[in-house]
Amino acid sequence: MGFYALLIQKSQESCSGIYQRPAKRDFFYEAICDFTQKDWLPFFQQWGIAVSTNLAARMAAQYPMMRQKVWEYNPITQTGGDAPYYIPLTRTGWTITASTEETAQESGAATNLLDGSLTTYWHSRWSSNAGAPPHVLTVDMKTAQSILGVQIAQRPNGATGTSRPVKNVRVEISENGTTWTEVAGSPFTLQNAQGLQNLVLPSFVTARYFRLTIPTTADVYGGDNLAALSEVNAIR
Ligand SMILES: [Ca+2]
Repeated sequence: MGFYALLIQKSQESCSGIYQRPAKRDFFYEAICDFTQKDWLPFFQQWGIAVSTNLAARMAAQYPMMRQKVWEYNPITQTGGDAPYYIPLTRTGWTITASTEETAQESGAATNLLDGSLTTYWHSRWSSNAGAPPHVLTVDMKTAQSILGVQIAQRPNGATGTSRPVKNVRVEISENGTTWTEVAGSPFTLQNAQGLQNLVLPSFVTARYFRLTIPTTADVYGGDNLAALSEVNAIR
């Protein structure tokens, strides 16, 4: 039986009393997850179709995530949709600290890394006491999270450029903010390009904190002491 036939059958059997749109959306979400044995939350998020938090948590626990960008598939050319997709975490309540940040001569505070805007950025301190790397950014997610990596964006400059772009970054995780473990694959090399970049781990890890270290001057493009980034998040 194909998916649409199953959907119709199941809705007739168990869904005849449904009249509220949220319930219909949840029904469709759960049905496609059950049919494919995958969690289709990314698809619904990309289409702007809200589903209930409780159901999303249940599907996430029950099925592996639908990782392909199926919403990019073009049925006319029968191409696209193959790229992997990762969900950025919701950063509400998160805090971040930096070993260095410029707040005297520009708005380069590390908190700009958590605001969802690619145009606001963290900048290492330069107005006085400009230090050389290592530069360290420590994120507190407030509760233990199961994550599959880190998402970072360089500070953009103009239409396509970057400013003080970071080349290599060490990624460590911690349960208590004191004892740190470097993740598999670290250090990661970032692209010198605009937009969000995913640093993907080979498997999920659980941690409350993660920190990024730019170890040396050679780990900044151009061999600069100064560095900047515009966004930091974790992904799952
Ligand atoms: Ca930002």
